[in-house]
Amino acid sequence: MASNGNGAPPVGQENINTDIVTLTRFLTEEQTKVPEATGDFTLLTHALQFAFKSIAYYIRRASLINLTGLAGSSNTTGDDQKKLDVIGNDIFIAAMRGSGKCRLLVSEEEEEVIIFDEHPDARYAVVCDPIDGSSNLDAGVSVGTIFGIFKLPEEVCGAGKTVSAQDLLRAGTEMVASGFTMYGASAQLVITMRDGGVNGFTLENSLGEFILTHPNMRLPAKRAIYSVNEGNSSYWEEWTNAYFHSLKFPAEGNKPYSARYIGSMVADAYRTLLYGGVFAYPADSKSPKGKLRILYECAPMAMVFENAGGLAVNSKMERLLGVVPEHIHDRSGVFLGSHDEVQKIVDTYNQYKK
Ligand code: AHM
Ligand code: MG
Repeated sequence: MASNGNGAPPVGQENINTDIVTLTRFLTEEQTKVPEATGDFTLLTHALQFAFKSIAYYIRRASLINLTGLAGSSNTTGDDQKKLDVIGNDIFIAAMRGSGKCRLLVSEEEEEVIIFDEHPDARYAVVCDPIDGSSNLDAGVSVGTIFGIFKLPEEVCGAGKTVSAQDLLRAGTEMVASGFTMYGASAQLVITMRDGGVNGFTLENSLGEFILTHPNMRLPAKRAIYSVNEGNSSYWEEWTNAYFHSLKFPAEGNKPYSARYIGSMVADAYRTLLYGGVFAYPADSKSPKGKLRILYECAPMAMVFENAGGLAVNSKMERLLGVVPEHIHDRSGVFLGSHDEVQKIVDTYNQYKK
C-alpha cells in the first residue's frame, strides 16, 4: 500500500479491524448458547455496562470538575462518603431500576436493600459496591465497581409477591454471574458466569465500547507476590503472622516474595489475576469478622478467581463461595489468588490450628 510519506497508509485506506468482540456482542453470543434464555439477563448486563461506562466517565473527569473530596455524609457503616461514592451509587440505582429486570439491589452505600416494586416480574437481584477503594480517589489511584447477580426463585417473582433482604442471604455459589470493573489508566471489566470462563474487556474511550482484550483469563498456579495491609500485623493471629513471615524469610536457597499493596481491592485483585500471587485481608483482633463484605466484595471476587483456576477462602479456610452472609453487609476475612499460593495458606493454618 502506498504511504503518505510518514509511514502511515493513505487516508481512507487504514487497516481497521472490525472483527473485534465488543461486550455487547459477547453477551449476545452468550445468550444464544442458552436456548431457554429470555433476553432478560442480557438486558440487565447492558444496563450494568452503561453504569460502568458512566462511572468511568465521571472518574476520568473527577479532578477537572471538582468531584474529588467528601460529600459531607456517611454511609451505612460510618465511612465518610466521597462525592464520587454518591454519584456512583446514584448511577447504579438508576441503571438497575431502568433495566426493568432487577427486582432487588444491595449497594454498599445503602443501609437497606432497594426493592424495585415497579418491576414485580423482574427475576434478578444485583449486589454491588459501586466505587470500591474510594479512599484512594483523590490520589488518582485505581478504584472499581464489584458486582454479583443472583436469579430469584420463581416463587418470589411476579405481581403480588413480596421480596426482602432475606432473599439475598445466599451463598456465592448461587450467583449466576459476577465481576468487577477497574477504573485505572483505562477501564477494565472482568466478568464471569457461573461455571464459566473469565473474560476481560478494555473500555475504548473514543468508541465507548468495552473490547474483549483478555479472553479466557487463567491465573498462574503460583507466583511469589503477596498483597496485604501489613500494618495490621500486630492484630493478626499467630498463624497469619507465621504465614507472611515464611514468605519474607523462606528456607535457605529460596527467594523471598515481593510485596505489592495498593489498598484498592479491585486493583490488587486485577494484578493478582494477571500475574498470580495472593491477595489477603485477614480477620484480626481489630476486625474479628474481617473488613471486606461477603455479598458484594468477597463472593463476586471469589467466583472470578475460582473460574480463572485460583482459590478463595475466608479466615477459617472455608470456601468463600460457600459462605452464607448473616446480613447483607456482613464481613469476612479473605485470601484469594493462585491455587498453590492459597493452598500454602490453608496448609499453614492447618499446622497451627491442629
Ligand atoms: P471501601 O469499600 O470502603 O472502599 O473499603 C474497601 C477497601 C478495599 O478496596 C481494600 O482492599 C481495603 O479496603 C483496604 O483497606 P485498608 O486501607 O485497611 O488496607
Ligand atoms: Mg468496598
